[in-house]
Order: sequence, then C-alpha cells, then structure tokens
Amino acid sequence: MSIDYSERIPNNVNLANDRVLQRALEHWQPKFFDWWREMGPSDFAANDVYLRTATGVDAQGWASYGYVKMPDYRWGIFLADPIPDRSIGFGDSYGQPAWQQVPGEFRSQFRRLIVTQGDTEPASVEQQHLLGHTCPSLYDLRNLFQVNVEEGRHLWAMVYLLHAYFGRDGREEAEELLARHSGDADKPRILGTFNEPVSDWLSFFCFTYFTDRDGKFQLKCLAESGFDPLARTCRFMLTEEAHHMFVGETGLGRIVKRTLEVMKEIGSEDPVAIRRAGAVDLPLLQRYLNFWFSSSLDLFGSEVSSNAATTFANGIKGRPDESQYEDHVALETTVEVEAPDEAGGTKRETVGLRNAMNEIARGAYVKDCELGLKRWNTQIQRAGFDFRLKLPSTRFRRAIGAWANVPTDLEGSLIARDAYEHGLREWLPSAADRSFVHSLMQRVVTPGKMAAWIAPPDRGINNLPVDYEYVRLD
Ligand code: BYC
Repeated sequence: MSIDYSERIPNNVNLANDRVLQRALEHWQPKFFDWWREMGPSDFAANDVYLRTATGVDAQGWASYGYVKMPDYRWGIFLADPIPDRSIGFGDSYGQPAWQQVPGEFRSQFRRLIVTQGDTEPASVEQQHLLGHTCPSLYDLRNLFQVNVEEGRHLWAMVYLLHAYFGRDGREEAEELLARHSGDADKPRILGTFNEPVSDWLSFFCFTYFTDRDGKFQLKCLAESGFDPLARTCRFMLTEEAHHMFVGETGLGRIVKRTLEVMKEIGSEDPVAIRRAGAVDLPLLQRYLNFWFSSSLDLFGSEVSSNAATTFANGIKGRPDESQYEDHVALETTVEVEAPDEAGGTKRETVGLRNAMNEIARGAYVKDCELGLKRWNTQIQRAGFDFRLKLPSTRFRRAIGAWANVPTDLEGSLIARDAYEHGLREWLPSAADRSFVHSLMQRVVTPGKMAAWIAPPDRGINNLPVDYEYVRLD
C-alpha cells in the first residue's frame, strides 16, 4: 500500500479506516511536537535542511530528498510490505501462520520489548539535543538532523504498535515514552547507554557506530517476530538505520584520516604534538571506543537470560538473520557460556541454547563492530604507523550480565579492583581528554569547509557535491 500524505499522520496502514485509532494517534501527535520542540535539536527549527523523507516503502520510494524545515518533517507510520503467507520462523510455534494480532498470553512480553525499543528512539534525540551548535561542517549538521528526524519516526513506529494493539495500556506507555528523559534523575531512559551524555561529535560518531549498531541487531531480532506488524515495522526501520551507522563509520574514519594527515605533516606520533596541531590523537580515540563499545555491549542483556529464552520460545524475538540457522526450535541444543567463578577465575557453563540468545546476538554484533576497526587499521598501516585500534574484551567494564562489576583489564583478564580503578584512568576518556575534545568543537558552517580535526567525506549526500548547502542557515 502506498503512503497517504494527505493525512495528518502519513501512513501506509490505512489509518483513515480506523477512526478510533486515528483519533488516538492524533491526540498523541501534538504531545510529540511539544516534545520535539523542547527536547529535539535546539534551535534550527526555522532552517531548511536537505532531508530524506520516505514516500513509499519500496526501493524507489523510501528515499526522496528535498529541503524541509524539521518541524514540518512528515513523521508517519510506514510498515514494509507484507510477505504473503508468512509463517513464524522460530520457537515453539515454528511454522505456524504469523500473528496479525498480539496473542493474549504474550501481551506483556511484547509490550515490554516494544516499550524498550521505543524508549531508545527519543532518548537518542535528547542525547544529541545540543550538537547542532558545534557541527564540524554543514554536511555533518545535515546528517545529524537526518538521524534525529528518523529516530523521531522510529518512535512513531513503536507508538503506532502500542496504540493499535495494546489498548489503554499501550496509550499510557506511549505517554510515558515522552515523559522519561535521557539522564533525568527521576525518570531516566530505560537502558543505561541512553542516559550517557553525547555532548561532542566524537561521542556522536562513537554512538552512531556502536549504539545504533545495537539498534541494527535488536531490530533484526524483532524483524523476525511472529507478530507480523512488529516484524514489518522493524524491517522498514532497518533501511533507515543503515544511514545512521554510515554516519558513525564514516565519521570515525574521517577523524582517523585527518589525524594521520596531521601525524605525517608534523612527523610525530606524540599525542601532545597532535593535539597542539588540532587533531584527535589515536590513543584518545581508542579511549572513546573503549567507553562506547563497553557501554553498548550491555544493551544485549545478560549472557544467560530466561527473558531471552522465553521471548524466543514464544516466537516474540528471534536471532539476527534467523534463517541462517538450521535449528529454529533450539530446544535440544546446549552451548557453553563463559562466566567468572567464585575463586576469582573463569568457568564455562553449559546452558540451553534458548537461554544464550542474548549472547548470540552480542557475538554477531561484535563481529560487525570489528569491520570498521579493520578498515581504520588498514588506513593507519598504509600511512606507515604502528598504532592499531582494538575493541576491548566483551568482559571489560560491564554493568549487566555475568561480567557486571567484575574488574578486568582491556584484554578481559581478571585483575584486582584497585588495579582496575587505576587502569580505568588510562582506558577511558579522562577529564582532560574530554575537555580537549570539547575545545575542538567549534562550529564550521561555510559550505564545503570542515573543522580541522576531521577530513571531508569522500562524497556528498544523494550525489550532490560536498560543498552543497545542506542546511540553509540564514
Ligand atoms: N541497561 O534478562 P536480561 C536502538 C534490564 S538500540 C539497563 O539480562 P533481556 C537505538 C532488562 O531490561 C536497541 N537495563 O535481558 C540505537 C531487564 O529488566 P526487567 C533497543 C538493562 O531482558 C541508537 C533486566 O535487565 N532495542 O534501537 O533478555 C539510537 C534483565 O534482563 C540493560 C532493544 O533493546 C541495560 N543495558 O534483554 C536509537 C530491543 N540490559 O524487564 C535507537 C528490546 C538489560 O527485568 N529490548 N537490562 O525490568 C530487549 O530485547 C531486551 O529488553 C534487552 C534485554 C535486549 C534490552
């Protein structure tokens, strides 16, 4: 079904045929606008931004570009086209027809996951609230705003499900999604990483590289769901999500490129000299990677999780790319999971495969994270330098799961707590690192110009030149 843009809420779910639902969503809409005005990108409401808007969910329609003022962006409800005769791809109901309604017995489990997913979307917009003021270029400013409006749309995607399938509880949850706020002492966002400040662009690129990538893998799991509207929503969200990770990966790659140029120019690898020349030294970048990677690993939940086993058994949440596995029921198989033992060492526990689903998703995520590091290390090697970026161990600095609060070094070796506390000072960004990074955050808005700490992108958006006026600021 094509998207109806004549409606107050653009949609391809035939909203006009369900007046009650339409009215309920139209009632929520002004609250969303209020939230966007208050918590979304600060200022820039009156500026034209060269944005991508979905006008259809197929290959031709999903990316149509043009100048839009952000408050006029057409946030709407877009589900990927249904797969005819789709059946449930995993769990106890494997092979049965996919559900078009939420089965009553699984209602609270579905609601919990949809609320958790929904909560992250506005959270990320709140985290990025102030970044526009310190953009390194107009190109980057536009990308930030593209990410922001799409996260707003992803909130709409979850709010639609809550309103359409969860009655009064769902409407209340939708209100709560606008009431919790990132970092709020009384009403924080649900998951840890979404309460971390993203107050500089290095953090923004790390966030879009690592945290949006968690989004990719969680959406892949939910795109497998037996509840068809959820699966279709997530399939379409994944097409938009790809750009967010592109922003992170190219952002970090451009920082590495610029740093290498500076290192060659000054003929030094000394962090002090590199900083004096206005670039981000690689050890500093490594500390930011350590921070955001370890925080994002927690987003997969515990290594051994009865919640994960239940949602898999019930056909609610599958594995990323479920079709690549042979056994979709996963009832008989066991796997080994590593955990710390009571004697200060490590042990291997044998657990049912269903209980290890979080760990399986996390493993796929880690592999995907490694690809970017490989590329950046090739850049560094080609430039003739020995430094290599590295992901820390998945045991390092965990707050959730078997390794929560277990002191380890970056390699994952167990160490004494005071050695850990001491080590954190060189493994994570220090106050001096953060204040240096903040000192670099000077706004650059001349079309085509870049801040001195980041290289220009290889190409512009939608085949336009890099010096295109992606945001009209006057
Ligand atoms: N922080 O059995 P456990 C995205 C809670 S990102 C705080 O270990 P489970 C995006 C957990 O909720 C993707 N709490 O794990 C990216 C549970 O609490 P309750 C977001 C945490 O339940 C960038 C308890 O610990 N989508 O889209 O199997 C920009 C025990 O749970 C954390 C989803 O996450 C944490 N890190 O799995 C914009 C998908 N981790 O319920 C957007 C939906 C766990 O006992 N969510 N807990 O009070 C889920 O699938 C699951 O809730 C989780 C946890 C994967 C998060």
